[in-house]
Amino acid sequence: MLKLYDLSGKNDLRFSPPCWVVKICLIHRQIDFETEPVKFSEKDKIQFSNQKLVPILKHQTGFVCDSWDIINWIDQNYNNKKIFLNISSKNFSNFLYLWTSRQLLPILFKIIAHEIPNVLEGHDLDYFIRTREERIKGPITKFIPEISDNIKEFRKLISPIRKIIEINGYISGKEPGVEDYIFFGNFKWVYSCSSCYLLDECDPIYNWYRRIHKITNL
Ligand SMILES: N[C@@H](CCC(=O)N[C@@H](CS)C(=O)NCC(=O)O)C(=O)O
Repeated sequence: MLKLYDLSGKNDLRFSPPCWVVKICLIHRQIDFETEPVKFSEKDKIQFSNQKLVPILKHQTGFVCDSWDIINWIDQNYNNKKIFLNISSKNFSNFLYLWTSRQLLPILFKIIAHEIPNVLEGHDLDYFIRTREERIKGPITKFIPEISDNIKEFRKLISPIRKIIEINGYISGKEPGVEDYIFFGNFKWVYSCSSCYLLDECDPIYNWYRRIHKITNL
């Protein structure tokens, strides 16, 4: 069976956005898999992959790292359970993946950085604070004064997706698909780690998020 190495926090909370994207694609395509929880401080568990990040998908003959490469691997290896409907769907999904990882997640990080320690404990907590403070060259609390501006900016940035959801119901069209799942990872992360008011409850994206949750039985 496929094994997904999945980031795990306090009380086994699974909160990594790219791990969620892979899990929800597997659930959607009804592909059996199990997860192996990996804490920040458990790099020994993923040493076999010669790199330090999850998700990693272990399959019968090897493994694949990186959520985008994993999604492509699933698409290529399950002919009857394709992830991408066609080449346009693949290109748009690639855009959503790159937009998410390069622009959306960094803004969301600034909004929730000071709350992520609440879902960690022990060595994981120390590791997270040390590595992230090195990366942002300052304390994990440094973005707190900008939270409401960053929320405003985020809501504005995602307005094209809001329009697509208003028109179609889902980013993929009338039914949910991989495009929805890639975008979903952003919100699953925020709502797992933070109590911030990211979306208005009347925002169509908020309603979409709840529908994806329901459909996938999360
Ligand atoms: N581009 C990668 C990003 C992977 C990534 O950054 N994973 C984070 C969790 S969200 C991680 O494993 N962090 C471990 C660490 O910081 O030590 C993907 O899409 O899979």
